[in-house]
Amino acid sequence: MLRYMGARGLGGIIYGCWPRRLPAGATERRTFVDCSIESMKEVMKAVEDCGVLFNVEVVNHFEQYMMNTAAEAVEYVRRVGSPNLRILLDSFHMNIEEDSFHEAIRTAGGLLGHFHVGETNRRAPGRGRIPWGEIATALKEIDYDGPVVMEPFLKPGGELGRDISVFRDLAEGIDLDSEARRALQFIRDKLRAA
Ligand SMILES: [Mn+2]
Repeated sequence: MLRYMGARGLGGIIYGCWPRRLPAGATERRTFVDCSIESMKEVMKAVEDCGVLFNVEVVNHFEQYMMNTAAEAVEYVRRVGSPNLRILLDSFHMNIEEDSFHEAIRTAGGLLGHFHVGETNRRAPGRGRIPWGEIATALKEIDYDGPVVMEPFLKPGGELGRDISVFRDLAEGIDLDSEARRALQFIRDKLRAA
């Protein structure tokens, strides 16, 4: 399907279910991670044949258990061992899990294939406490040239609002089109300044 659409790749929690906690009765994740890696090895054969990329997204431990840090994602990708498997980091999740934004991006290094940007409460960039200068510098240091994609979640309701746990209307009083324009300019300015 990706090849048919002319897509560059697929990213997200494509290595397991979401949102996900350990199955009832399980106390550690190792067997599930091993199982995911074995499955991914099979999947990557088709991904390589199609010449597309798969990006495994690192998310916080309230949403998944397979990998919560860039270092864990690097280990996962190395174990799968495919040149078409990369890492997707997300500033919202990094804020919860990583000791350092800078170090996490350096750790992913050349394996970073996609980057999601959003504030600590999932507002669009430029309205919160994420250290955008530090992130832009780190992306520059690893010569990152992949997509940088905003992923705000502002509206409660619906299937997505429920799954993401959006209970407040963060879009109140905000025109979404001008907000998108503002955040795009903000993130471009930060990347350019680095
Ligand atoms: Mn994301």
